[in-house]
Amino acid sequence: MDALEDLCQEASEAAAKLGSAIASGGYIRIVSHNDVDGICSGTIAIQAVRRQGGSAHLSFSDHVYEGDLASLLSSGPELIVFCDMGSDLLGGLRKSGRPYLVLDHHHTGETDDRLVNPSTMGIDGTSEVSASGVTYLVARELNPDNVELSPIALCGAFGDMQGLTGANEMIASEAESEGLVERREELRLIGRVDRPMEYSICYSTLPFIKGLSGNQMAAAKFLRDIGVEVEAKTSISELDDEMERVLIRELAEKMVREDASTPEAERLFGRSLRLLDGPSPTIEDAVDYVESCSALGEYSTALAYLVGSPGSGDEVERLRLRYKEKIFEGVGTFESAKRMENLDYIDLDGWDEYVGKLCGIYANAGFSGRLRPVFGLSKREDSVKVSGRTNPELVRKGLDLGSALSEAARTVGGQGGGHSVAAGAKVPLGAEGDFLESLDRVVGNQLGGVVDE
Ligand SMILES: [Mn+2]
Repeated sequence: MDALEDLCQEASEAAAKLGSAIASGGYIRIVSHNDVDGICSGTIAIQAVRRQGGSAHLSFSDHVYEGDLASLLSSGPELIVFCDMGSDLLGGLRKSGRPYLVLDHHHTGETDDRLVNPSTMGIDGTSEVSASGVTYLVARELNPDNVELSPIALCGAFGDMQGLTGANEMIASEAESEGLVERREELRLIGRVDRPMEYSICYSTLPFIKGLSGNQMAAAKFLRDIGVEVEAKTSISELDDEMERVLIRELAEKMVREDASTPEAERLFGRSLRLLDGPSPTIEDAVDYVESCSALGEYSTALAYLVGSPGSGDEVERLRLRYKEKIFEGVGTFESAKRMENLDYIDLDGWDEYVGKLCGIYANAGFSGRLRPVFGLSKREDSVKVSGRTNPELVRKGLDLGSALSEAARTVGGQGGGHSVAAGAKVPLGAEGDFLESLDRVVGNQLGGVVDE
């Protein structure tokens, strides 16, 4: 509990700095990451500034380098605020001599009195609090009315695959006592309250249900076969408890039969939140809509949706369907995946920002036969970008994609690294063949012969 109090204390000091910058009348420049957590953080930050009568400019970015700081600061903001990024920019920010705040949760060894980062006080920023949570704690210190932004903070946490522990649990309790959310344990598919069951199954990409996701006829047949007799428009929430249990069990069994990883199948059911006053009925819907906007670069639509602007619901639905079609089209490329002794790889030229997502589906939904990592390759001007994904089960058997990609990339003059389940590399154009040979050997060594046929 002490670490959490420290975090709230630092949030309160950051709020004081933000408050005086707003009071001085200048504008606040907010720069946030462009994923779900980043979009939620940026939304909380700009709403908090506006509520205090301040003016702010918000933009989203995949990454900000130290060299970008000069142009971000050139218009002379009263304060620059980084959300869900920036812990690696502190040196440059200090050098700039300009006032800044960094609200982040990525692990860092840095300390700075203008940084709020749970990892500096021993809190696990990967599982217990997101950047949206950190930004929310600052907003709430700035003005207690900002408690109404708590569902957006939880949306960011769920977007980063976090659960309701630590600071997230505290934020959920606040949201609950304000009547903004309600805890549930239920089938966590999108559209469970306001869409037909077929839609929920067909458009689910988290989890991705192999054989059903992206195939409306198969989804309809599946429902008939398992005896969940329904009107065409029945939603999951209209089923009685017994029927919902049948649906959960049958979907889980289907995923296991298709070789989905255990964590992927476990996403079907569990602790969730209903949004009682939110733009959508469930937190899964909110995360999915913001994710769709994020993938398509439609950040202002995501922001409008999160703050409940009229008409934004239809717009995000349109973007969701566009995003899902793109994912299903990408899954179609899996047929051309190539198999080496210890790994699979897919040629994903032109799929740029979808490569990691598609490889994640491949590795977890059962396309890899469960016991093989997958690597997506996409050509750039003079290099090949590589994304690797595997499931946690293979990590337990010794696989570490970060070190495997780093080692294999080095043998051809490239570089790579990352986490054990998700990592990337960049190798010189033309060296892909040698790189894959080397990677296949490294992966084989790490797994020590447990790879299946
Ligand atoms: Mn984040």
